[in-house]
Amino acid sequence: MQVVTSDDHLKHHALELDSTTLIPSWETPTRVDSVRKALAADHPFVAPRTLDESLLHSVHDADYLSFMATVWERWAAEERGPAAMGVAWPSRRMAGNRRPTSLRGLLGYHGFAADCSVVADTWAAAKISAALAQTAAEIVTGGERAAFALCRPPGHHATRDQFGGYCYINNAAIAVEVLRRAGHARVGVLDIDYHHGNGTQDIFYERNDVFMTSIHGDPAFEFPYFTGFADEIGSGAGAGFTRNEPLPAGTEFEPWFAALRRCLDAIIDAGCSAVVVSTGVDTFTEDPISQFRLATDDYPAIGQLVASAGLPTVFIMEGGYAVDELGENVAGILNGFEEATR
Ligand code: OKP
Ligand code: ZN
Repeated sequence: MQVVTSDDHLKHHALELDSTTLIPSWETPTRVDSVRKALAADHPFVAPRTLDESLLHSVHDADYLSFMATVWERWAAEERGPAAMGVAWPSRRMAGNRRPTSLRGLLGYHGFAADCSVVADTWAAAKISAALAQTAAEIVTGGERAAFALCRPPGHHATRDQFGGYCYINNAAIAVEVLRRAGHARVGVLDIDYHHGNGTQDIFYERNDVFMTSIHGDPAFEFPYFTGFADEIGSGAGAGFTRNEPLPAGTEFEPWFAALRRCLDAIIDAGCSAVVVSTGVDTFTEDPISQFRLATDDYPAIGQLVASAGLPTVFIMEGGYAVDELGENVAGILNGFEEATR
């Protein structure tokens, strides 16, 4: 399977608030090395094509995009310090829909979590990451059965107008748009990252041309805490086109896999003609920030099941923080998929 990858992520390494200390983000540049190492022998690496900026505008609001393009310059001029981040976010019983003018206000308005900051090269890296997703989707619309975008930074937490959860541009949504523009009338999203894909859900919540599914740590205890409950099913035209599978801490492979079957069945039943897999492997038992118990040996079965749907498939890298095993776990999914399609 073609793996779309680039070195342009390297200079992006944000800081995150851990308890009361700013630490280097768990979302590290070394993650890409781990995945490349595990894929190099069996899969060709290809470079990204030029980003089609109109895709960014299909997925994100114009005021968000213009803010993100200039936030680091403004931060460096007005505040200095190693990373730009908010201190206050619109919250319950605040109207929250008026856009402030100051840099501090805008960082809160266009962000939702203190685990995520902007550094000098963040926006450049995020745009390349989006280009990786676009390219992988174009490889699939070009006739390949599947492709993998080794995206970094990840994307599934980024909403139409907010960064957070290590995400700035929603790469999975970019891939969906490429598939939609190429004529796929309805696209499924299978978000298997340990965390709820709140950004992807937000972007497609009122649409019936995208069927969004996510399996994740129950937001009652896990980040992003406020979305991903089973009763979030879409609204308006999109009612019934979102499916959430929140699961308890300590979930083992068997119940997790049963949830995966339900999500894939729902995508098939909805008549989707292509699928985007938000491929997080922070479901791994040794993941340092997550609480499911999948084993390295479990990942090939995931790829096999996804392949059994028979659909054109775009895999997008999301989370996974056990860096030493990250590559092997991703390779398990992709190799399982390929073995089942051979
Ligand atoms: C991004 B992706 C840990 C803080 C965790 C949230 C995790 C974001 C995960 N001390 N911050 O979905 O893997
Ligand atoms: Zn995650």
